[in-house]
Formats: sequence, structure tokens, C-alpha cells
Amino acid sequence: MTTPSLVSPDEIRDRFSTAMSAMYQAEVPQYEALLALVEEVNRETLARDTVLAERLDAHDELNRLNVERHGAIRVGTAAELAMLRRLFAVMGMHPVGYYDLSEAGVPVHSTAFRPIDDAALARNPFRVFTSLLRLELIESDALRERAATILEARDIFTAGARELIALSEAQGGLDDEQAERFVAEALETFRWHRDATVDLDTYEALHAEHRLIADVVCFRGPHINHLTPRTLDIDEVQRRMPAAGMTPKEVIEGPPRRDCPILLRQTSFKALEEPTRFRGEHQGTHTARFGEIEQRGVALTGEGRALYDRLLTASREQTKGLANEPHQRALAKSFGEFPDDEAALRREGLAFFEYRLTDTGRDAAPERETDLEALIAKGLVTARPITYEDFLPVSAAGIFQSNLGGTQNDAYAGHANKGAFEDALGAAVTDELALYAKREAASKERVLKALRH
Ligand code: OOG
Ligand code: NI
Repeated sequence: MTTPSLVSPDEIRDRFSTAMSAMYQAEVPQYEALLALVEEVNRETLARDTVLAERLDAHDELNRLNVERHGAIRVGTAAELAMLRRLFAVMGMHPVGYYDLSEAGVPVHSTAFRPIDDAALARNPFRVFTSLLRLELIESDALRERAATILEARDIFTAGARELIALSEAQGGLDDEQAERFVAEALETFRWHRDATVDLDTYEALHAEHRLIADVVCFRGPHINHLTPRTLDIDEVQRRMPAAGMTPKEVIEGPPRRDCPILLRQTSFKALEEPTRFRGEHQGTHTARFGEIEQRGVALTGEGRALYDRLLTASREQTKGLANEPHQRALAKSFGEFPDDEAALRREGLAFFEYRLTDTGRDAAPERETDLEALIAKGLVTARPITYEDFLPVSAAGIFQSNLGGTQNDAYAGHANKGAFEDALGAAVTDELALYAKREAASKERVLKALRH
């Protein structure tokens, strides 16, 4: 029953992320300033580093640079999460990865809704880090029940959004006019509401339990709490933030600066205190929304990731309490044993690569060699790093913490519970490592097959 006039999910996602960015710039003017700063630094970096510019261009990364974004939201119930899954599916965004933040003292677990296949990622990789509040981690029975009752009473979706999601599922997509309406209706779920749904006492009681709980429970919807453009030089943006009127988070999260960037480095400007009206005519403020930047590097294999996790944990003692510059120096030292050239990352199986034929390879006579490193040495094949498209739980916890007042919360007793998360979601999350591995394997197979003729 598909009609020929359907718009692709990639197109809907592209329109939605553009609309979301415009809305957030209007709501949070500092985000507009952050975008300008990132754009300026990206431009300077590309002008200075022509090798990088050529490489990004060759890898189809340049055109997606300016649309590159992720956002984050937090919801309160299984029903909200399950409906979000259906909403994001309309835009070709599917749940990838499971992140447990409870160990870092944040009572949520999360996934990232994102495009999966190469063409979709190249078009617009917009992702939304989505967290589900774990009410079961609230110790007080009375408070937990109060929060649950408040959440049960709200509907974070418009009637129009619900209808269009159902329509998209029934007809296998949306036509142009329906897609336009869908973007407008879906956007409503992510809008900021300065009116809380509760009185100040309730807000304060929930806030005292955990600031995040107040943020999720006391409002009509899961306001987008940040958007994140992609920078080519995160250290420089961090340095320039104060002069541009932003207070940066103390340290950049993730791996240190390297010649071959790995995974993901992130920093943010601190959340703003915004005027809020509570029931009973009380004025107050709520602090939730901020801006973030990210710099992405190569995706690591299970082995590479284990090495990353080990070195990061080991660096804790050395970096504790340090300001960003000394923190980065200490981190770089701790990461000394992580190979920093592409050939080593490949040979040691630490990172994922995509293999392609070179021009010589395309013209070559049938080739019997099947060892990729030998084929690279012969000039027949090249390998390019596969960009990491996901998130890092330790970094995410750091971003949460710095925007929840900076104070460290103790770990919650509850542990990772992927099963419960998937039950709430109504679907399994895709394993991110499997996606990268599949992409690498497919590229190897293509190359070897082409060389055999
Ligand atoms: C999400 C924080 C995590 C990231 O980029 O790691 C995150 C939140 O504050 O809701 O966005
Ligand atoms: Ni983020």
C-alpha cells in the first residue's frame, strides 16, 4: 500500500533536525553563539590543515559537518519511551546501544536513537540520546508514588503527532505534506515550557531527591536539554568559550587529543537558570538546558574499547581535580600505550576500518593475495577509519553531572538492567559494535571479491 509520493525517512530527519536547531537557537540564544563559535573554529581548522580538509572531503564527511548534531532528552515512563521509539522510527532513527548511568549517580538508563546504514548516516547523522528515569531507584515510597502519579497524568505527544505516527506505520511512510505536519507536531514534544505542572513544594521535594528527577517529572514534556554540533578542534572551542560569553564545563570528557582521534570527545557550556512558573503562582527557576560540542574519531573494536576503558580508569588518580589543561596533559600521558597511528590500530585490531580499492587496485589484474595489509602495501587497497557514531557512558555521566550543579552524586544501588529498558522500549536495542564490525567485514569482502574479478 506504499504510494510513490512518500518522502524518505532521511529527508524527514533532515527537516526535523533543522527545525529542532532553529527552535533551540530561539529558545537558548547562547546555543546560537556556540554554533557561530564552532563554525569559526571549523573554518580556521580547515584553512590551516589542508590535509584534514582533503581527507574529510574524500571521506564524504565535509558535507555532513554542518548538519552534524545530537540532542538529548529524558522521559519518565515506559509508555513515553515506547512512543518515542515509534516517533523516531518515522525519521529512520532506531535505538542503538544501552547505557547505564546509575553507577555514576544518575538514576537513568539510556539509548541513542540514530540512523544505522551508511547512506543515512552520510545524509544526516542526527541522533538523540534518550534517557528513561528509573523511578525504582527513589528510596522514599511516598515520593516515588507521587512522581509516578504526576507522570501518569501527562501526555507528552500531541494528538496530531500520534495520528501521523500511526499513519506512517500504516502506509509505510509519509508524503510531503504529511511530513511537514509531522515535523511541526513532533517538535512540540521537545519544546520548553516555562510553566511547571506542579507546585513549588513538590518541585523542591523531587529536586532534593535528585535534580534530574525534578527535571523529568515537573514539566509537560521532555524539553530538548541540549544540542551538539561537531567541531574539528574541541580544545580550541573550549579555550574560546569564555570570551564568547559561555562558561565551559571544567574538563573535556573522553580520550585525550591525539594524531588519530578515537571515539568521542565532548564538552559543554553550563546549563542556564531559567525563570519558571509553578502552580499556585510561585515564580522560581529551573536549570536544565545547555549547549555541548563533540569531536568524533574512529570507532574502536571490543579490544580497543577495553583498552580505552582500562586507561581511562587508570588515569582517574592522575587527573582528579585538575583544571582542563593539566587534566589533558595527564590524560595524554596515561594514554601513552594506546597506539596512535592508523596502521597500528588496524594491525592490532583496536579500531574499525572500511576498505576500498585504490585506482591502481581497480585497474589491477586478478589478484590472489587476500591479506589486506599486504594489499595496502601493494597500493591496491586503502583503509579509512570508521567514525564512531555512538556515546560513552563515563563521558555522558560527566556531562549530566556538570549540568546538575557539578556536585558528585553517589552511585545508586541499582545496576545495569538492559532487559527492563528493552521491555519499556518495546524492542531490543541494536548492539553498536556489531554494526561497525558488519560494515568493516562487508567492505573487506567487497574489496577481495573485486580483486579476484
Ligand atoms: C544526556 C547527557 C549525555 C552525551 O552527549 O553524552 C549526553 C542528558 O543530559 O540528558 O548527551
Ligand atoms: Ni550530549
